[in-house]
Amino acid sequence: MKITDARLIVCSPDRNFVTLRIDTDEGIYGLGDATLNGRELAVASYLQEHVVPCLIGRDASMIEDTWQFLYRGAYWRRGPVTMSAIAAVDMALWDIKGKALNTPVYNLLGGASRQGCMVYTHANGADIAEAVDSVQKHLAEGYLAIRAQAGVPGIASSYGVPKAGKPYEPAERGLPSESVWSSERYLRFAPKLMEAVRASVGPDVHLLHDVHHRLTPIQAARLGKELEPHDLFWMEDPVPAELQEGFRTIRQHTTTPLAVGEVFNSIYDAHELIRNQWIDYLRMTVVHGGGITPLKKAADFAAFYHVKTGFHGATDLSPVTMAAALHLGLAIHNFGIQEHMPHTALTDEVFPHSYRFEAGYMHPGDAPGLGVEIDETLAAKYPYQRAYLPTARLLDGTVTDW
Ligand code: EZ4
Ligand code: CO
Repeated sequence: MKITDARLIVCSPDRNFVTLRIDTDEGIYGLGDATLNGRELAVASYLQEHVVPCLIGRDASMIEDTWQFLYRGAYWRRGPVTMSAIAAVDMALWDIKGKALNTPVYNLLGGASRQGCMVYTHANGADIAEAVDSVQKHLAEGYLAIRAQAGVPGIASSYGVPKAGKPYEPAERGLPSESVWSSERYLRFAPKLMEAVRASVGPDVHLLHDVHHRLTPIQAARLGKELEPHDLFWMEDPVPAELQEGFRTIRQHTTTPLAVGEVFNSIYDAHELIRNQWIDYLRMTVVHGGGITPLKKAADFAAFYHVKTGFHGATDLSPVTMAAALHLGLAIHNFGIQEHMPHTALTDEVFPHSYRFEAGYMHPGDAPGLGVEIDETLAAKYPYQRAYLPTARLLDGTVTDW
């Protein structure tokens, strides 16, 4: 089966998405997600100018060979732009293989290891009372695991807090906004938030919290200790993780489980974290981590070190990535949990899909391949709009991690 065409569909049904469609001489096509929040056109151009010309005429069944060709063959390795582009090709080829063999992708990855993938969703509010309400609302929807965030007193626009009445979506159209950050104020507040949420839900609900890379290791160690009585499922991204050794200090001081990896794009971003058992959950994504092929290998490597998966699943990952994550999560033995930040109704309309949510779990469905389509006519009505993630400064004006 030869690749005859590959093209990009860039659209913005409430937010930007970059999708790759690969066609074959047997009439079977596949879809891959190439969305990199705030840097979408860099990946689209990488694919269009440098990858698509090399795909035409290749054997669509050779997934591993194509991955190695794109990774090693470019000489310039890694980085989010490169790896998101390779991921899109990889996802599309797994989609094609599933359709060609008339089976869902999870069957090609070893078959289902469980009935469904437990997911967690986001609860948030301007203050603790609103966050507690939001947690209760999501419990009523059937979620068994919930991430809680709330506005920090004295900080104007805290991470994870929506604009009045709208679902939380960090990317904003136009140029990057600036928010203010104080780790001191946050450290005084976060334990109170999680204490109130735990008191409201009782012992059985899994609670998570995202620090979003904002603390130093010793600050994160202190927070982890203070959160221990509230029994978190995990504390996410406590520090920026370029320095993997940063986690050693945190680990020495707290038994709160640690999750990291949503910005990683290679197993080499995480191998020390895994090998030293400094983390409990690996949050790499199929799209930014280079595709299903390397994520399966990363998950298998993590399994040998007691590390489970907790793949990133925010709205800036398209439904194609959500499907890929669910197929992989259903198949691997060391699946931990899957993030589920539901897309808007319009996004779901542009990307009809077979995955479904039921009673706290998601299932990828049994459609052949990944089980996601794209309505190109509808997508064309919503052209790309420049958008960025916010930036952040400390109270004295110093640029800090958002
Ligand atoms: O800020 O996906 O855990 N989820 C997150 C997300 C990220 C966005 C960045 O594009 O941290 O909300
Ligand atoms: Co996060």
